[in-house]
Amino acid sequence: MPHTLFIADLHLCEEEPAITAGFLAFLRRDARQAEALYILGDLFEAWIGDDDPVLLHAEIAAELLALTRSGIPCYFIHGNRDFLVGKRFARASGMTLLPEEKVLELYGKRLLIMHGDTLCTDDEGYQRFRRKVHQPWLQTLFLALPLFIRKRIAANMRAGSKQANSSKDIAIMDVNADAVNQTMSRHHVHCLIHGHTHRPAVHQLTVEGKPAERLVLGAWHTEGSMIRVSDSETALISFPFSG
Ligand code: LP5
Ligand code: MN
Repeated sequence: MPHTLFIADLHLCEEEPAITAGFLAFLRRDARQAEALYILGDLFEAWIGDDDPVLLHAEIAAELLALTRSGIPCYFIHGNRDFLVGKRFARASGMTLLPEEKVLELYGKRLLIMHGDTLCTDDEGYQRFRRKVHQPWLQTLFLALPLFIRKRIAANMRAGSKQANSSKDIAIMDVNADAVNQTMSRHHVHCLIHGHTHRPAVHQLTVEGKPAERLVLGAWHTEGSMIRVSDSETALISFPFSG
């Protein structure tokens, strides 16, 4: 049956080869059966510029390009770890970069897709941080720095983030219900798919007086997580890396 796949939060890095292997298997198996693949951010653990010569990045680009060349389009929305993925990587991988929020019309359904970090409005520290690092001039400046300095800054940010997270209330790091409602109402959608929170679930809610659904993708730690949308279903599925 024709269907479209959504994934997020793989956090690929050279230190986690099992996740990379799981993703490559997914690209060669599941993704080939789909009509399109949408990656909703944090595909990579950290991204400090398309010019970072990491072997893993070239390998992933080549595999994605093989998928898109086989006729299956692949779309990407930036996450909070890889918001600097740019045109060069998009070209190398054949992926189309999408804006932060995108409404899709699929199989007669209207759905909104996004990374999910912007919905976590109770996390004021993060939202402040996000506003800063999303300033174009700061990004341009950062990308012009030598790679070893960028690496050091990113490592500092990761360490700062880990430290900040350890003292944050768990509830603060989840989405804010009003932010979800406002965002869905603004786009007049009754289905939302996002990642970021690493809390895979299907939530029922009411938007503009009608029943609605919010599907949250899981992170790829020890197994894969995807959402399959077709004519007949919108399903959250976890699956082993091999098999
Ligand atoms: O990522 P995760 O899961 O740890 O937590 C996120 C939020 N944190 C982030 C920060 C990223 O991890 C950092 C990624 C860096 C890679 C790219 C570098 C490119 C730099 C470009 C500059 C223009 O997103 C975390 C949320 C959590 O999700 C849940 O939603 O809470 O937010 C924070 O931790 C933010 C803190 O509250 C405040 C910021 C601490 C960062 C300290 C900066 C020190 C930098 C020093 C540089 C000289
Ligand atoms: Mn994220």
